Amino acid sequence: MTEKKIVRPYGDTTGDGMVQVSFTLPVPHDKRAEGAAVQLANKMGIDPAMLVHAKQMGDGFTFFLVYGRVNHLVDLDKVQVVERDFPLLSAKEVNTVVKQRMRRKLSVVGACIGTDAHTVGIDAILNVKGIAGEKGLEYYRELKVTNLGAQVSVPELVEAARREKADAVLVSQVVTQRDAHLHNTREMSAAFREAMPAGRRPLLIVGGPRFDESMTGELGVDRIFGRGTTPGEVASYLVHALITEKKARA
Ligand code: B12
Repeated sequence: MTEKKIVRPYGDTTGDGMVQVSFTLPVPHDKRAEGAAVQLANKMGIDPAMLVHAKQMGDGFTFFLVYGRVNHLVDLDKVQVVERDFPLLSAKEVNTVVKQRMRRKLSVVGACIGTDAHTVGIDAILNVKGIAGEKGLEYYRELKVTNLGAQVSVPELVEAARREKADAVLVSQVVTQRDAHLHNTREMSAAFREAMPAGRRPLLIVGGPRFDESMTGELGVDRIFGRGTTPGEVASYLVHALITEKKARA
């Protein structure tokens, strides 16, 4: 069977264009609020739009779920994503390459920076317990992991990276309110460039569920990891960027 290049959303029947969206409006729940939700959905190109759920969320706010048809088509040939461009290695392979080529442990420093206290993601990558049955980087014999935890300031992170002679710095940003994740990442990458000479700074990696993985250049980092990242992907990338490809770092 040939793969379809142009697709439409699927709701009740193939290609019927049905989608479901949710949003909150700053209005108390009444008939007018429900009409306002349908008007917004229409303006978003959902037509007809059916209100399937509305619930007051505290004083003066209402949450809505709207189901309806869009006429937009998706061209699969025009989809742009960041694909994995390095081989996925096992823990054993990672340890072997690090041991043979670096002849010392690869030092990794990780933290949640700014006011962000969501450590579950970075812990999943760094701590032995890992995630989804995969062990974290602490489990890798040839990696030395320093996990600084939550709410670490950028100067503290730079200092720790210097102290630990970090080959890579792993930063987690989960809160995206007012683009905090973007501001904090830019501040972090600028601080490393100011504190360390070109070619001597550690590999800078950020991760979190709401990053756009194509924004590396804009944010001044070497790699961005998003939702569902596994420790094995990160370890494999470290080997690729620091050893096998020896990525030049400005
Ligand atoms: C648990 C949780 C908390 C816990 C955090 C406990 C802890 N020690 O981490 C507590 C209760 C403390 C908390 C507090 C708050 N939270 Co909260 N929290 C969550 C929740 C429910 C789950 C997050 C989580 O643990 N996910 C599981 C991990 C494994 O997934 P992950 O973080 O995406 O990580 C994976 C990838 O993204 C990636 N990754 C992540 N980081 C990194 C880093 C690197 C280097 C790499 C390679 C990969 C990587 O790999 C990980 C594994 O696959 C989310 C909602 C949700 N369902 O996601 C809200 C959520 C993140 N919280 C939210 C908010 C608003 C808050 C508070 C501001 C609430 C308040 N008003 O007080 C505070 C802020 C506290 C602070 N100062 O940061 C919002 C954020 C909204 C936004 N737009 O930013 C969310 C989305 C809830 C919501 N829908 O409103 N929260």
